[in-house]
Amino acid sequence: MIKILSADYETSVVQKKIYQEKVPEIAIAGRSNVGKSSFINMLTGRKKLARSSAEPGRTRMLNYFSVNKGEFYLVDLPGYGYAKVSDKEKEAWKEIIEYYLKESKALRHVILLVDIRHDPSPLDLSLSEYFRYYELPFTIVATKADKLSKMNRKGAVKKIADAFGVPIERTLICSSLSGDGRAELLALFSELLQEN
Ligand SMILES: Nc1nc2c(ncn2[C@@H]2O[C@H](COP(=O)(O)OP(=O)(O)OP(=O)(O)O)[C@@H](O)[C@H]2O)c(=O)[nH]1
Ligand SMILES: [Mg+2]
Repeated sequence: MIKILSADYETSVVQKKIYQEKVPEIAIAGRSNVGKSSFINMLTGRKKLARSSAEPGRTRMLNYFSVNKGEFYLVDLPGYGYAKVSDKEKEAWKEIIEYYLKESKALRHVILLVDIRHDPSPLDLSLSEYFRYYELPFTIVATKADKLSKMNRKGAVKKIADAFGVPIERTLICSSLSGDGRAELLALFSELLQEN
């Protein structure tokens, strides 16, 4: 089982440019405000790691975080679906993200975060279609689980898994607030990183 001993901000990518090819990358995708940065902070145990590089104006960037001094990178993708962003900006985001997903040689897996309380949005679903089209392995993670009682979580996740057409056994639950699901996520990461 992987242990996260350190995590450091590495770099931000703003253009259609591939940063590197050697170190395996796990990308975190999801709509704006779903909890991507909090997820990275929870996994790495560094409360302000991702937030510190997420100030306004950097939202179109891919932010790289190096885990265990280069064992792998977590890549915080810009959030989509934010209503206050112009169409031009949305298009620019889409191009940068799609370029990254399609061209990155080091990308091993995408974590697609969704809010456990909501049905996936059309943008969430179209992103999962994109992953399938380019044969990119991905895992759906339902976050903010602390917002639902334990009793209601299973049903909510079943609905989400069905909407994406993925098996419920492969859909994870987590809470960045409580740390629920962290062990399962680290187990998944261990598996992913061993596949190299
Ligand atoms: N209750 C609860 N709140 C959460 C959780 N994860 C994130 N949040 C809250 O949701 C809000 C958005 O979290 P962020 O981590 O900034 O979301 P993001 O996806 O990085 O947002 P963008 O960078 O704008 O795309 C913050 O107020 C967080 O505190 C969670 O698991 N439980
Ligand atoms: Mg963020």
